[in-house]
Amino acid sequence: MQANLFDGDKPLSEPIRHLIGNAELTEYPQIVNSAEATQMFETLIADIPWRQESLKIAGKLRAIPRLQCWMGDRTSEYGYSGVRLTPCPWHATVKSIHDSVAELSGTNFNSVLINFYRNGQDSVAWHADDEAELGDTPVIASVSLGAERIFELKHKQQTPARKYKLLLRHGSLLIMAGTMQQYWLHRLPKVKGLQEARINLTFRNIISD
Ligand SMILES: O=C(O)CCC(=O)C(=O)O
Ligand SMILES: [Mn+2]
Repeated sequence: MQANLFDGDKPLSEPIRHLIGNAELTEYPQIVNSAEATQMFETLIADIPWRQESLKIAGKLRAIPRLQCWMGDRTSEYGYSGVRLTPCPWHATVKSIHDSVAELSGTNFNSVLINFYRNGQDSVAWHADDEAELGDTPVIASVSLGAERIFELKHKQQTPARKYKLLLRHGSLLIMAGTMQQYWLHRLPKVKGLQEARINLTFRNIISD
């Protein structure tokens, strides 16, 4: 079993609270140093059983623009947009990241959706993580490794829609909580010409009854 990343020490950066209204959004720009983050990134690229999922859009099956792995406790089966994901067992590096973010966020997560953006053409479209099995006010802890990418938020109700942007850095943690998923959409837009890859791990707690 790998030790907790901090072993009781503080993370490398203090939290930044983004005051955007109707949501709790806390960023730790660096929870591990760059060399450790690079080591994790390389381990995960090599070890994770990446899958290409497809979605039915307008009657046609289309490959989603990123690779994924759903990982977690055996009870944490998860579904979105008609896709059912059965978790693969915890990988030691992912478990150690889990233990650190659980400590920082004061939340235990039973699963994690891991996304692999191979380059700037991979992305995730506007959505909220508002599936019923996450509960009304889920805490979602999002760890970024690899290429820095812009994360965009758009308010669901205000017109003109309020927008907010954040840079998700190598080795950073973003905690989304409170009513964030009820009031805001988020996306990771494509970036022209970007060749570098990025991994994102969103730790979640699936409530099963
Ligand atoms: O890659 C990211 O930063 C966001 C991923 C995301 O929103 C998701 O998997 O639900
Ligand atoms: Mn999301």
